Amino acid sequence: MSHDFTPWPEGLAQAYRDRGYWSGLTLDDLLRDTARRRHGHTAIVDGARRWSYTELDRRVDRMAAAIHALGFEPGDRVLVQLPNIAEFAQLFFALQRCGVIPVLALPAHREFEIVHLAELSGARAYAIADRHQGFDYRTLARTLREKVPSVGHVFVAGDAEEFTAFAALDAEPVVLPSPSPSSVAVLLLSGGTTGLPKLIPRTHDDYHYNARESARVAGLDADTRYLAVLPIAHNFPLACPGILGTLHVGGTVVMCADGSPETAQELVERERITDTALIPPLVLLWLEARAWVDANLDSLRWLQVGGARLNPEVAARIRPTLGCRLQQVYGMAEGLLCFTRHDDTDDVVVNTQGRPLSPDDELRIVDENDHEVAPGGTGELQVRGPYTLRGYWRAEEYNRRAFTADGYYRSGDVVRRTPDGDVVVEGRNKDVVNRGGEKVPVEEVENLLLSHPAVLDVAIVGIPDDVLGERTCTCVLPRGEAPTLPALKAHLNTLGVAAFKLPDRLVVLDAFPSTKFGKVNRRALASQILEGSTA
Ligand code: OOB
Repeated sequence: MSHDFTPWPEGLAQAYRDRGYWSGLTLDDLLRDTARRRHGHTAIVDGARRWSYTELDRRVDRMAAAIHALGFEPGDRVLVQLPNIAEFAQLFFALQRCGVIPVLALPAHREFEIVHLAELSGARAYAIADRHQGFDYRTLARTLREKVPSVGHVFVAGDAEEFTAFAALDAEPVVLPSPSPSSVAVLLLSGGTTGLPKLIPRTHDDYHYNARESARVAGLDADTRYLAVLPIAHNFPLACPGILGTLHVGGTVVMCADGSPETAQELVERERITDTALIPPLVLLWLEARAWVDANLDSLRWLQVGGARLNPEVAARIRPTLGCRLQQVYGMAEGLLCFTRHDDTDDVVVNTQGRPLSPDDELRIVDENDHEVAPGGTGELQVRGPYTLRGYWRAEEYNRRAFTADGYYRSGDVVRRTPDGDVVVEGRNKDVVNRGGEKVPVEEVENLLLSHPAVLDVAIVGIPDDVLGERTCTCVLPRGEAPTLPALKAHLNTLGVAAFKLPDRLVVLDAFPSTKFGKVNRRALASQILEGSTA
């Protein structure tokens, strides 16, 4: 179904092939190629489990055969909601091997998001862990099966109860046809759109390049030992360079299933970790944890930080406190990645978000009329290139607003470039609150809050926060007696919303400031709250 996603124009696609960005390899080839070269070397470590490349490849073969035998066909979708465990990699590559498209949900998602993602993607199966961090995903699976009948199977890592255990997805390997490299390999979740969550189609060609080239710019090699701390359903730890980049170069991926700095730093010592990636609030926790966690971090060479603005003072503390070097990463699941380079000066590394990954990333900084600003000026970033999407999955109408006529993606980020071409992220003009890397889609949560009986109207704005960078403040015009913050949180919980989207703060008002078009003026509202006039 080619109209599910928007392909690149043929001329550009050919240029990307000619220049070697699109190699014609699939994500399954990525694993197979390394497995041939690095067979006995450890690919994945998860607690006491250590899988060599041969072992991983064999497990993938057997799982792919079992999924194929269940009747899954190339192009089918499977909704995957797994924590950072070895089975994530096994299933991910098994799906690639049968041409089935994983739809990557975050472990924090709940009924509201999961039902929507299953419906939007038309998923035929849902893959979960039995329990993780106190939550029983099998309960969610039962609800999903009731609400979305297309979900015919539930695969469970661990105790499957009435569902299919991962251990039972085991069959004699069969030869399966390879998908076309220009077809969709994975559907990532967007953090930054208006309305309901959107899915980002990433092709084999573009995502293979994304992982391969990120691994090169991050300096990964066969001695790399990468610690997966951030949830690996995120683009950053999955492929920038993350797990796919590490497996491409034949290194070792170590899974960290809980994000606490104690667990992670102890793993750095025990597994001699060389590289990892964090979001800014975790960097703060890692720095503070040095006071009480007595782990030897000598093996750590590079710390990648991205997802939200990294405060330059915090950036400057990384090397003295953790003993490793910093690489800033500014990226988006939609595609574009910028990295500071290993030979950049400290000034560039601390104060900028780096340069685009590809020579063919086309960046344009524009004013509110879509006119390019003068060099060095600040404006909204528009981008197109060999690994930036041309359209969201099944979102024809939305795509008309999210992309320009000539195929640039409107990022919603406000940036400028230094004379050397490094990008500095200055702000944002899209309706998202960036809670330290976790994106809260404002309109989606507002629409849910409108169904609360005591809410006449609602607007969510971001307010500055020392740890997270931003927190959500929910501003409400009450209907009758004003609602309380716990009541609004309880309401969202009943609707089954991920916990990171719950409001941090509530402000009750009589009216919202409005723009000249009669819409809520969020900027004015945020400054009103900051000035305390409505606290
Ligand atoms: C990453 O991806 P997403 O899709 O969760 O979020 C993208 C948005 C960007 O549009 C920008 O607003 C913000 O997150 N962002 C940053 C940033 N990195 C991302 N803002 C300031 N400084 C940074 N370094 O967050 C993501 C994907 C791949 C690699 C790294 C991050």
